[in-house]
Amino acid sequence: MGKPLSTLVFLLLFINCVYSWKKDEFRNCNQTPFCKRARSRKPGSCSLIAADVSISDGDLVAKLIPKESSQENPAKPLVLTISAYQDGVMRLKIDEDQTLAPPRKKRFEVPDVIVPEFLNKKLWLQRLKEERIEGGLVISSVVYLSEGYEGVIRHDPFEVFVRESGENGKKVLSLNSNGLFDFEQLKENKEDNEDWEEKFRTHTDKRPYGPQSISFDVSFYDADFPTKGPGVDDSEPYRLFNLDVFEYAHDSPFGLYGSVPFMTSHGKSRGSSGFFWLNAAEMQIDVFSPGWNNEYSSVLMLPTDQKRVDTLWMSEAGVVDAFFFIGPKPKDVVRQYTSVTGTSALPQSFAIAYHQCRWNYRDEEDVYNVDAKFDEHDIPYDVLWLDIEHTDGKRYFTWDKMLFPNPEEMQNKLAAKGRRMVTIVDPHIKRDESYYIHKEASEKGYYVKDSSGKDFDGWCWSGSSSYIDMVNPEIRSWWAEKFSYENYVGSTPSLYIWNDMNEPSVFNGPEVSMPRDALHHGDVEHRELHNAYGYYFHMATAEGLVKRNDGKDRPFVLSRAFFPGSQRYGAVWTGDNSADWDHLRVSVPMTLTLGLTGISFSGADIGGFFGNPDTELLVRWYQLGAYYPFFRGHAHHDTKRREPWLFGERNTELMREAIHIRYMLLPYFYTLFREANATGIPVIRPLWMEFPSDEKTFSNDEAFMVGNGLLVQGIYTQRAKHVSVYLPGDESWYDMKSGSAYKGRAIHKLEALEDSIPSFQRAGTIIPRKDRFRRSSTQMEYDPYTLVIALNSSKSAEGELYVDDGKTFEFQQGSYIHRRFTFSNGRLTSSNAGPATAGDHKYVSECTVERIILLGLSTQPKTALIEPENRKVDITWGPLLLRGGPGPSVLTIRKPNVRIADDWTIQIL
Ligand code: NBV
Repeated sequence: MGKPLSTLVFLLLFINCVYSWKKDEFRNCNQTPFCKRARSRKPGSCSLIAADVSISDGDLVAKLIPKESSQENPAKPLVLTISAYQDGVMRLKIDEDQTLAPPRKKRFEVPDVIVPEFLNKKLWLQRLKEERIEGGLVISSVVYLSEGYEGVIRHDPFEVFVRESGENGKKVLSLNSNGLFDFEQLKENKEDNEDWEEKFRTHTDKRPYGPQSISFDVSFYDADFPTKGPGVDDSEPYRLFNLDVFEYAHDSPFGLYGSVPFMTSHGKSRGSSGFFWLNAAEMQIDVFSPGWNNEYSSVLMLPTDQKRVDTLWMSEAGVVDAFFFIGPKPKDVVRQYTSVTGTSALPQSFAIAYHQCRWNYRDEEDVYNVDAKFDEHDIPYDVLWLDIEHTDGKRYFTWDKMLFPNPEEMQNKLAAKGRRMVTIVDPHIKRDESYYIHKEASEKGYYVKDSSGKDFDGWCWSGSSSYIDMVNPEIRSWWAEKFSYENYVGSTPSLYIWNDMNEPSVFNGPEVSMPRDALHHGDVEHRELHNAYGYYFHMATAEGLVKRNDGKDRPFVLSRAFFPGSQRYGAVWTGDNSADWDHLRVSVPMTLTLGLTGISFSGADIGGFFGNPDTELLVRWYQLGAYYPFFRGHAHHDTKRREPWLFGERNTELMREAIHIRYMLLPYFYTLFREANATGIPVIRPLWMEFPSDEKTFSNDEAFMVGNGLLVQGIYTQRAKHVSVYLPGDESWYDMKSGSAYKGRAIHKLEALEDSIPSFQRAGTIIPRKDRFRRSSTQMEYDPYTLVIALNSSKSAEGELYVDDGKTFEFQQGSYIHRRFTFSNGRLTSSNAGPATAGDHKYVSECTVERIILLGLSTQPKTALIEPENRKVDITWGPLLLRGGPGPSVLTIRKPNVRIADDWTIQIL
């Protein structure tokens, strides 16, 4: 464990090179002209100053003009707007001045990401205070932002920052402190000798509007240095460009399937802050090492009394639409970010159970066999997936009639056991006149166009293909209709959807994607919205699933590509990983990072997509994956079959046990998914989110928290004999299987057990479980609960349970049960944590608590008294019921049989 004082967390995926990745197919920064230009600029080279600073319509507005503009070379000002929003969010917009001679084109601003509720939180700025610093040389205009914080614009040179209130208030975040801001305005015509075309390998990008990139520096204060993920090389910037990278490696800053241009910093002294740039064009981000700008310190006015991490943000197009989040706690930053882009949708309860996938389950017989084997081997699972081969020639929404002659019957048979199916629907549409989707899309003009205005034609699984232009709401609505039971022949209510290849992946396109000069609805160039393409596809598909049941049921759609806001439409996964230990290891920072960007519902392919995991790796992967928010086994078609019963009885037992742990914890996971839905706080969390002042947690991304109550440590090496676990905080931790107590704020070297990875319950928490063994989550609906109470040093604990119908949107009308459990002075109390009256929509449940386990009790009570019934129940002492070896005796209250919907107390006597 290192000793960083703070951590920057990068909200993109760690990826890149090694063996099979074909690096040459992709551009590096030097081969990307806007990136190269931005990187070659010198600190202090921005000559813009802020002029005409005033308040207008509740915003601070200003013009940015070059300090030296002459009559021959008149200034073409930029317009800057600063707005403040409730709960600590400042927004900064910078664009070309639309009131001047209308530019040839309006630069693209990404619609449909900011949630409408956010806009209602706008604070009406009224007063602007001017302030002179640096001996009166420098003027700043200051606005109130929120309790204790101000937004400031320094005029000359221009700089925007958030600081703690007061002239000498410490800075939190700033933009252009290093003077690297640059905004390439659209020009009417090419200048002499200017060549706007760009070539990469065999592709030419026409660039009819010329260079239009934007770059600027952002500084995070009281943050020391960033974590870069295992072995990440820093010669390249972090690249945010949605790409289908074949056999990606685990340790590089290169772009992958999804992009979220959001960065958060954390330091011990102040806490966390965040910065988000809403922009869907290619982006590259540099994180500078300390001292990178030393030689320019005389031209820059940087505070010397504060630690700082400087970063450089570069985008190919768009506008500046940036959000500053003041924190100061890590959870505040996520809350602030998700107040802008929305919180995670609440999944149906089946979707958070185990999914079994493979490219491909060949035919109906294969499906029935796999399904039956799960039962034969007593392994619970909820969803069986069908990959591209189930279709008729990769025409999505169709079935291969030979292999799947009776799809409805197949789905219904699985549904009778409480199981669902998922089919894949990709965005490339086969250009085949006899295919109804293609026929309609081409007739209606619904495809993305190439630069000459014809339907873009690219190569993908279905051969020559075109791509639906999902940016247009009318087209999304048309697409959504395709999921009606009538239109999607062979689909039933138990069928859900998987969107793959939506970066979009185009086999013969530049960097395996769509040319940047392709055209979308409203003449938007693909370069301007590339990173949002998959987001719109995901959105339209999710809308389709909502529509097919008249808005009643929650959708389930898994998407490979993502963008800010994807959390509102479903789950994502980390794509085509490989069956090796490094990929197992990196799956944790990848899913944690996604959670920090509000995308809570994510996971990695269990076992690794490419290659054959050896048995030990597969078992360890199940043991870890059981705690991913999205839990799915998946494999490439060239790999050997790897269903959990194929590796001998002992290994079947180990995988069964891992999956069973997840099923036991489903009530806890569901409660956490609801928390993510209500607040944005992710289901799994880096340790520093729960322990923000414990420095030892800052660089630890091998362990993670599930909610605030469980700490999980993966085992990432073969034949590990021991595993070291750092348990943070001052309280104790209880081994989830044995109940043994471990001290907090200490590293424990534990024996690496074959049958589980280390997991600990934090003292002071109560975790709800359902311990009965069933075949699917559906069959657990009416099962009774177990409550596990882990006492802290003051012999108290608290926890929550959230339950609803697990299926519909009724919970949005208050139809749910939300309980708070508190234990203190030997008494467990269950009280309502939901709305006082739920009215007509009240969700009813007869479920009871069948067992209460108390960890950390030093006395030996004899009985328990339930109030208000005034009923006594038995208590017993003995080892924990979970298989897994000896442990201390713990107290179990047997069969209290209190209803979870009721208020009650249980006093131990
Ligand atoms: O549809 C086939 C696969 C799929 O199984 C995988 O999960 C996706 O990430 N798909 C990619 C296309 C082929 C990858 C080699």
